[in-house]
Amino acid sequence: EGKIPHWLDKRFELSPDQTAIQLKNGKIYTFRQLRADAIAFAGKMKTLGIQRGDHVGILSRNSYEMVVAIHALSYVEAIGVLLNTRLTVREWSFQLKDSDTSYLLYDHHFKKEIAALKEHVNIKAYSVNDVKSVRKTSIPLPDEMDLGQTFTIIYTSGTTGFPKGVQLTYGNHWWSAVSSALNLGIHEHDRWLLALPLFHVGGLSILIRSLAYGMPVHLYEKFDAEAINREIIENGVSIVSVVSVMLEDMIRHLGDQTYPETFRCMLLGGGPAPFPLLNACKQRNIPVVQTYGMTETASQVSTLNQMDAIRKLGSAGKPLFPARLKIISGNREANPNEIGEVYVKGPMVTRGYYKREKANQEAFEHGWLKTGDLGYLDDEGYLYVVDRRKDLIISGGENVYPAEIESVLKEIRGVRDAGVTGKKDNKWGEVPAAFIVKDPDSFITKEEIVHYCEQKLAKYKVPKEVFFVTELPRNASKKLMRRKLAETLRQILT
Ligand code: S0N
Ligand code: AMP
Ligand code: MG
Ligand code: MG
Ligand code: MG
Repeated sequence: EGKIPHWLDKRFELSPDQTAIQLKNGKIYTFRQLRADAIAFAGKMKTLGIQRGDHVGILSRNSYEMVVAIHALSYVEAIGVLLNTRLTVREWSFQLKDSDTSYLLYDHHFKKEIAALKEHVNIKAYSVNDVKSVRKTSIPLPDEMDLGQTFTIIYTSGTTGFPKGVQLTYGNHWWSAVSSALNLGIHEHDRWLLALPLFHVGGLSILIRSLAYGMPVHLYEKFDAEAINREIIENGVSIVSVVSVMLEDMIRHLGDQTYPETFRCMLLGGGPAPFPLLNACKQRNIPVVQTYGMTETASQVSTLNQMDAIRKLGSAGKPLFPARLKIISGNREANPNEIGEVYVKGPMVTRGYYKREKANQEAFEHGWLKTGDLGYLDDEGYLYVVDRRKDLIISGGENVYPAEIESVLKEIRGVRDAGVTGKKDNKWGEVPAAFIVKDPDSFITKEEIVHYCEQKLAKYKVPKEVFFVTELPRNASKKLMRRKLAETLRQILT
């Protein structure tokens, strides 16, 4: 798989005084500064005992310090386990144990949660500020990056209810950045706004593109529609990555203003793109570009070309240059316009889930990743994604798997059986709804059920509706038929 010069060293060599990161308050960090900070941070990590190959958790809101910590990992050659900040202590514990993570770096905001976390996992946890005040050990800088080596592990939920750690190598991230450029191009004055969380690959991938292209990133700690519109209108931001709920919010705040010519790409991904939203963009001349990708592909794997943006509205385009995509229906490749499962292959695709032999065997076939998503290619080879992978609910760009919620619901005293399905939601796209069969003698209330879930699950996974029923639709082998559940929900709601 080869080696390349260390990517931040190389970028420093090529354009040391170019802006790497610009914060909302206007503060600027050049690549020179970023590299120096990352190397210093790496030396401090070394003092704390972090070594090559160690798994290091990062639990942080977006910040310059988080960017520094991520790049520092590459100097120590440690592997970053990026944690979703919206999760609960229980969910983080699972991921940290599952990934054999021994160190955790966190932003001080999570101090209280870390104290609770330490009761569940044996981990050495340091706030980023703690690390700053540590003396640094000088470390030998790796002069090359081994593209075959793992850089990050990012968890993604699974149909079984247990999240799986997606291993992404330097090569996966590198090829992802190159592939994106071969489609969207690199413009001299590009500035990419990053308001997606850095713990998902949609946000993280922007950092790697920044290194590869020598491109400034406008880093946001938190999504802020008004401020982001201003960045586009006044501060020369040319590309923004968004999920649909963000874009809807931005359009609402835009009112009758328009984006300037300098703005060339609203990269929309992370879930289905609602047609009314795409049409609203078309009417307002917003250069929306739909992309299809996932954690397992280190972000985009198929993206609409800007030239086809209007003609192929609704499509996620063609697979990026080094990627391949095919649609499998039954045991054969589908005909044009025939729906089947989307398979992808390419150098940005993960080599597998961490320590999940069985899941890996099921997910890969002759080097192709079976995404579980349903879609078709039209006569010209453009991808249309028509349905999500099995049972997946996407709420505001966050994945929610029914099985994970069901297993928590079934822990509750008084709950005999539980089934979860997605309910359409005006704001979030879809939210989880639960069906509960109580024990015959139980007086448990919906409020108690929701309260229990709130202790164990991220807020976006907590059922927004709870219905008590006498039984759940199960087939002869006792398997829950979630499709039937979804039908029942539709009947209740109409
Ligand atoms: C949409 C976001 C920004 C909403 O968060 P916001 O407004 O900051 O909320 P808070 O103020 O924190 O909370 C307010 C209340 O809202 C609840 N809440 C927050 N988020 C959600 C949610 N998603 N679903 C349901 N509820 C939510 C809070 O709990 C709180 O509730 P109360 O008031 O009751 O306490 C935020 O959700 C967000 O950032 N979403 C996006 C996450 C994301 O990054 N998804 C993409 C993941 N996929 C990938 O990374 C692969 C695809 C990809 O790479 C990509 C994606 C997009 C664009 C490009 C690419 C690419 O390929 O390059
Ligand atoms: P994640 O791994 O959390 O990023 O989730 C990726 C999943 O989001 C994919 O497997 C799809 O189910 C869904 N998804 C991503 N992009 C699109 C798209 N353009 N259209 C429909 N679904 C999408
Ligand atoms: Mg996923
Ligand atoms: Mg908000
Ligand atoms: Mg998630």
